[in-house]
Amino acid sequence: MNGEKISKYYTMCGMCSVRCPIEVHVKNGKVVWIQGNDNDKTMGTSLCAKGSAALSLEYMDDERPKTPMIRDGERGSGKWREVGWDEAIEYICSKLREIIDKYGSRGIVLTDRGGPFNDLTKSFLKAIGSPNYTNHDTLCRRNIHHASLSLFGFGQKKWVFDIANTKHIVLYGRNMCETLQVKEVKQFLHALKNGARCTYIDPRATITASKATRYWQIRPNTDYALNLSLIREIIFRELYDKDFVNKWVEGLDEIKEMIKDYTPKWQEAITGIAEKEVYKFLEEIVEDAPHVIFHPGWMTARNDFSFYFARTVYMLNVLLGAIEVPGGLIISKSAKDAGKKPLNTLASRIPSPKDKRVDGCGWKYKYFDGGPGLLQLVMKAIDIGDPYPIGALFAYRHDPLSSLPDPIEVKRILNKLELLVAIDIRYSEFAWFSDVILPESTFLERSNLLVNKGGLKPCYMIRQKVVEPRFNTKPAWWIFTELAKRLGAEKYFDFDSIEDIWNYQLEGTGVSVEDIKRKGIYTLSDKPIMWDRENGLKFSTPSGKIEFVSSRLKEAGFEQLVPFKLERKKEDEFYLLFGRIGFFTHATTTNDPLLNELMPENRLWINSKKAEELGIKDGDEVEVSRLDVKYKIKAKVTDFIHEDAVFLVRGFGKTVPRLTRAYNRGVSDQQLQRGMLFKFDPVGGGISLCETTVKVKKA
Ligand SMILES: Nc1nc2c(c(=O)[nH]1)N[C@H]1C(S)=C(S)[C@@H](COP(=O)(O)OP(=O)(O)OC[C@H]3O[C@@H](n4cnc5c(=O)[nH]c(N)nc54)[C@H](O)[C@@H]3O)O[C@H]1N2
Ligand SMILES: Nc1nc2c(c(=O)[nH]1)N[C@H]1C(S)=C(S)[C@@H](COP(=O)(O)OP(=O)(O)OC[C@H]3O[C@@H](n4cnc5c(=O)[nH]c(N)nc54)[C@H](O)[C@@H]3O)O[C@H]1N2
Ligand code: SF4
Ligand SMILES: [Mo]
Repeated sequence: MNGEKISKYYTMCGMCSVRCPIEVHVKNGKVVWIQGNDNDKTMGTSLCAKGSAALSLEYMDDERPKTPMIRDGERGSGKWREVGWDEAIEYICSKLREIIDKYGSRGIVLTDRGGPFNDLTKSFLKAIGSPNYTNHDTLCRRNIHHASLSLFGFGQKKWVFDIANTKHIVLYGRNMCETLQVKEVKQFLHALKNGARCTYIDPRATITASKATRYWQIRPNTDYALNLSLIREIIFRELYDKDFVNKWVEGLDEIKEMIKDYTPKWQEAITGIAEKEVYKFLEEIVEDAPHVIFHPGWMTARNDFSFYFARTVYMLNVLLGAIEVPGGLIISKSAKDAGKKPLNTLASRIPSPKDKRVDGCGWKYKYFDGGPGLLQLVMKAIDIGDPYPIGALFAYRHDPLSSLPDPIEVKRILNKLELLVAIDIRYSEFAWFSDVILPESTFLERSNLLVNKGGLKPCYMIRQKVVEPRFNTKPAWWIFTELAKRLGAEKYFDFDSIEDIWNYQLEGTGVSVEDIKRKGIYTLSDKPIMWDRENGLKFSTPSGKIEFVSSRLKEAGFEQLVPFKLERKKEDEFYLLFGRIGFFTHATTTNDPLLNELMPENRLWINSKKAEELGIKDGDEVEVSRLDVKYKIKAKVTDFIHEDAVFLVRGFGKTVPRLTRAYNRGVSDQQLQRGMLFKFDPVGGGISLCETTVKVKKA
């Protein structure tokens, strides 16, 4: 036996955006073991299948960019020149200088995957003078974020769901057991074991449905009608928490008037959920209140009125008093709330760019949070050159061609740009189409900025490099620092190492990098911080209350709630549902050498009765089409999906030939979302992916 020492490091998983705390064992410069970080006391202490595949990403997956690459043929032709870092960075900078000369700094856009490290990317743009930072969130939770802002004055990230202690959790397509976060699914199973109830609502019976105590196979895109009727019953039958509501809610009477006609009978005709089931549910939920959670989810954040739906979800929590109570929704506390100093940000020492955002968010569209704006409105501006032209787009840890709908349309617009730069660890669809690929080191091979994490016990967290990069790759902090320096912004990026950045972030906190490395998590409060529900809650609305009637909406000229209305699909169409599975991360891991074996291609789920009508049997090849696009795929015939819908696991139909395991296998939901790029919720801003309809026939 060789007796080489094993070194242990605490860091964060990077196989999906959950960033679970992990412990990594390294021997002879190689990672030999990864497990959850036991110092995390929130049940986040293990790895999921995607997390375990970090080892195959690290040591088995050679179908990744291994050095910077500059395009050497038409966009998307797959002809590349492999270059060194100096040449790649200089190439980008010389193009950027031309673009800045022509359009000013504002002609540069950067879009990323959001998250706790984005102080780096935002600061880079700010330092070079562009206001045009944007991210993926218009495809994720933007509607919910705006709904939370309208009610509470703060966004959705401020809410912690105390799932472990809940008595009843209501999930609208929040497929917690497959589309998972380790901590969350463990808390969910713990609660169920302790007798909690779960009402799961989804046109598709998922694994989460199989764990639930009640499953409603709702008609797609109708959850809002169900909620209107729940609110009606709770208000009219005075089932709400009067003490809490009288103390904290503004505008109950107006809402009462708006919803008076929405009876459980009324919703039955829309959702297909029987009136008597709704009454039974109400009995239970009132018994379980206030330890209940109506989870705003994600999938229901993606139709034309998701904003109003999300408002009703939050309203239900408020009506049942499930705010700042164990088993309910708790306001996330910051370092400041713990009496500690938050980490210094890079952005705070850079002056704001003088130009306005190209997407109009925060000024032309005042009600859309200017923060990351809306990616589709950035695309619109690029397309029409209004309010001003854009010349370059960076996509960092984000694939606009696998996240925005309709890649044909997105490529048409991207082709108007002079420079496309992808900073990725893989050949994403966007990377393959871009002009320069800068390969980032994997999360095990790099350090990131330190993270301020809010919660009941706010903390600082670290992601640190544990092994040397296998290929000629660099960490993002280095890439953006180098770009900033060469573009004349060295004043704001005067760092030579990640340690310099960390020390700057920690200045004045009294905490050292070593303090954080010791456990990977540096907790800023011994006890969970809970505010007094009687007098101590802090909402950031103008009234300081929970605004059922929102001043923000009033100002913008929007309704507080709208009547339920759905552009119904045609008789021969299906809503195209899509979703994830426990072992894939979005569209990114289907080419992983190990994970690919678990599902080499996807199938189209279709309801048994509908399939019979169309003469389709399980395993038959079918043609699925929309407008001018059509694809062939095998059918999965099942009762587990609503008659009005078909379903695809996402991440298939890859067009990059170098991904030999995933290339051309199965069908991509994106490609079927033809014509959907500019269809979005007018009040919430999120793209209405879930309203995509398709036709299906036997091939
Ligand atoms: N049709 C359809 N569209 C969707 C969705 C859907 O379900 N269906 N889901 C929507 C949602 S909720 C989201 S959040 C978005 C997600 O879509 P994106 O925002 O694009 O995010 P990801 O797919 O997680 O990853 C994007 C890229 O980051 C790369 N990457 C992974 N790790 C690293 C790293 O460490 N460094 C760098 N530099 N790159 C890395 C991956 O290889 C991938 O190419 O898609 C949205 N769009
Ligand atoms: N394994 C894994 N886990 C992940 C991710 C991942 O890529 N892989 N991504 C993370 C990210 S970024 C996100 S945003 C979340 C997403 O988390 P979820 O939203 O929970 O996950 P999805 O799989 O996208 O979709 C869930 C379900 O919504 C249902 N649905 C579709 N339309 C409707 C409707 O009208 N009403 C209702 N009630 N349900 C509907 C679909 O049938 C599907 O089963 O997951 C996170 N966790
Ligand atoms: S959920 Fe899985 S893949 Fe995502 S960070 Fe946690 S362990 Fe990693
Ligand atoms: Mo997401």
